[in-house]
Amino acid sequence: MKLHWSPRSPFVRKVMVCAYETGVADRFECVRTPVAMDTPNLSLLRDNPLSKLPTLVLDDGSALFDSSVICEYLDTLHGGAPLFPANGSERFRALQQQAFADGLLDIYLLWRQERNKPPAQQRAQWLAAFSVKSDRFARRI
Ligand SMILES: N[C@@H](CCC(=O)N[C@@H](CS)C(=O)NCC(=O)O)C(=O)O
Repeated sequence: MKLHWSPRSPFVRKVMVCAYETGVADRFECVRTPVAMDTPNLSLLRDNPLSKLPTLVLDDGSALFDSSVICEYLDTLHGGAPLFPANGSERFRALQQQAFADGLLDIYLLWRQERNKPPAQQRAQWLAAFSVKSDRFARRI
């Protein structure tokens, strides 16, 4: 299997944490794949029409995205305690935790995008809102 990968992507890092926690990191090759929102990556587009990382290409040539799907898939490849229990309240607790993490990563990506703009173009209200949400999140963990 092949993982479209970048060290800069927090969603890729989330997948790598799952891969190491479940002991399956050696089952796929990480392929450095640059992405940018304004420049779709043509080779990645063949596997993922959204041109997003992470994307996992399986041995049969089919591809899985996004990170939550990949994490659940990796969790099926080992015989240890599952990161995502099959059902019941434990499953929904795990999915909720993942949604929390994904939401925070979304906020941080948008936050970075906003802060990379020239100061005069940055939307102060957006930056303040990101800060409120991030603080609230930190108090929950
Ligand atoms: N919900 C997606 C988010 C993935 C995502 O936003 N990836 C970023 C890199 S961290 C990306 O590929 N951006 C390029 C683009 O949007 O064109 C997931 O969980 O995999």
